[in-house]
Amino acid sequence: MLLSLMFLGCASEVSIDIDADKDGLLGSEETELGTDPDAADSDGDGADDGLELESNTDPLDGGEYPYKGGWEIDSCRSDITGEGFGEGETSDDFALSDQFGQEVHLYSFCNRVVYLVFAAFW
Ligand SMILES: [Ca+2]
Ligand SMILES: [Ca+2]
Ligand SMILES: [Ca+2]
Repeated sequence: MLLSLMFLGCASEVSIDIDADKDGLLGSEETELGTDPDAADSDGDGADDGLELESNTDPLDGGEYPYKGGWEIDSCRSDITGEGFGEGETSDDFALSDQFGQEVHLYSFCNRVVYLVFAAFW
């Protein structure tokens, strides 16, 4: 008995959505974000793209990255509009250095109570 098999088909491109650079983001997600799917740290600030997205920092801005001290940055920080420093006004954003020498911004802690202690020593 002669069996003949015939495979009919058409050539098609098969694309598999993978995390080639192991930064926690799939290639399609990186394309949508504009980050480099072949580089874990697109902006070269020392934080992988996936970690930056998770930490609410910009994976395309090398001057912005998760706080080394582990302070969580809230996504609501971009919704705040400062009014000044007068009584009853929403404060403008400002930054102070933490114990790691990194600038920590007030707006990163939106929706939380921030207690500031100022001291002077002579
Ligand atoms: Ca990447
Ligand atoms: Ca980065
Ligand atoms: Ca960044």
